[in-house]
Amino acid sequence: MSMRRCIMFLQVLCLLLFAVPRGAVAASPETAFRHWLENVFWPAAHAHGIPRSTFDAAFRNVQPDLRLPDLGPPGLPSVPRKQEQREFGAPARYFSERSLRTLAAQGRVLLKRHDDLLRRIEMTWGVPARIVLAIWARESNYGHARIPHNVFRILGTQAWTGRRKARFRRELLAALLIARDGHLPVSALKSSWAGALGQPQMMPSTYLKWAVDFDGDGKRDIWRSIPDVLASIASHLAGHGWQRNRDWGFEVDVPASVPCFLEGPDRGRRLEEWLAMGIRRIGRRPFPTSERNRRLFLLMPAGRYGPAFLVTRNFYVLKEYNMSDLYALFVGHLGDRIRFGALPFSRPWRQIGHMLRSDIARMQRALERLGHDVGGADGLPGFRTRRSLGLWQKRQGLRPTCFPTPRLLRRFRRS
Ligand SMILES: [Ca+2]
Repeated sequence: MSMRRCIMFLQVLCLLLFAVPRGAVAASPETAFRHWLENVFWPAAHAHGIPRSTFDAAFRNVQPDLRLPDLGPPGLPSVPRKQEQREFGAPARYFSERSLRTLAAQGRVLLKRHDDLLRRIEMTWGVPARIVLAIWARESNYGHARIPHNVFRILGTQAWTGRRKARFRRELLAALLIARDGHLPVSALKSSWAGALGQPQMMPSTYLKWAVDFDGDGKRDIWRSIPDVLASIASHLAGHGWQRNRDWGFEVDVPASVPCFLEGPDRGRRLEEWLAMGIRRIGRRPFPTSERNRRLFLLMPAGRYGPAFLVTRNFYVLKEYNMSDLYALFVGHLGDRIRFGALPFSRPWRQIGHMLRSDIARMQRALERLGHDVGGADGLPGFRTRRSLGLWQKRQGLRPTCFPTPRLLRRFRRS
C-alpha cells in the first residue's frame, strides 16, 4: 500500500470509529465542544488569569461552526492538510483597476474629512495618512465591510478542531483577555470568519500588542471609533519599524541586462548601484534626494510578467500587516493614488495562463531537489521561489523570467 493510500485508509477508519461508537449514541459536536471547553480549555484559560465570569459570558450560547475551512474531524487528532487544489490567483486579478479607482476616490474624500485626525496620527507615529487610509480600505472597505461573526465561536471552533490548533488556542486566549479587560461587551467583539477583529482586521494577539485608544474614552474600540481604528493601524506599522518621511517604493524600468533574480529583502543595494546597472524610475522622474545613500530592494512580484519596483524598508513593514508582496504593493500603490493622484502602473500585469497551486508546489519541490531555496513548497511564488526559478532558467540556457507559467511547468515535468 502506498503511503498516500495508507493515510487515506486510516482517515476513513478514524471517521468510521468516530461516527459509530460501539453500543452508544455518538456525542453531538455541540456536546463534544462543550466537553473540550470545560475540561481542556478552561483550565488553560484559568491559568492565564481569565475569570470564570468572563469565560462564561464569552461562550454563552456559543456552538461550534463546522462550516469553517481547515477543520479536522471533530474531536480527533489533526490530519495532514490535503494538497492545495485551489487555483492560483495570478497578480493580474489582485489589481482591479475599477476597484483601485473607486477606493482612491473615496480615500481622497476621507483624507479631507479626517485631515486633523490623520495629521495627529502622523505626528505621533510617523505613518502618513495615505498609508493608514489604504490599509483601512484594504481591510474593511473603509469600515463598510460587514464583520458579523462572534469571535469566540470562530476561534473556539478552530482551537477545538482546526488544523492549526496551537495558533488558534493562543488567539482564543488573547480574545478572552480582551474581554476580561472590558474594552467592549463580549457580544460586541465581532470578527471575520478568520477571527480578525474590527475595521483594521487585527488578530486578538495583534490587538493586545498594538491597538490604541486615540479618542480618549479609555477603550481601544477598533469596531466603532474611527480615531481608534486609524491610530491602531499606525501604531502597528510604527511598532514594526516604519521609517518617518520615507516612501514605500517606486515603480521602475529594469533593463534586460539586470536579472530578475536580484530581487528580495536580503539583496539590498544602494540606489547609486541600481542606477549604475541601468534601472530608472518610470517617466524618468528623479528619486527623492533623501534616498541617494540608502539601500533599496528590487521587487518583481510577477517576475518579467509585470511591473517592477525599487522598494524601501517600509515596504517590508507593510508586509508585517499581511505577509504578501501583492498586499503590500496594493496598499503602497493605493496610497499614492489617494495622496498624489498617481497613475495606474505603467506596465500591465500579463496573463500567465491557468495554474493550480499544486502545480506551483510541484515546481517548488523540483527546485528544492536541485538545492534551491523556495521558502517552502506552499504553492505561492514568493520572492525566494521567483528568484530560484530565474536562476534555474539561467542554468538551462533560458531567459530568466522569474515566474511560474504553464509552459515552464511542462518543462519541469519533462526534466
Ligand atoms: Ca477609544
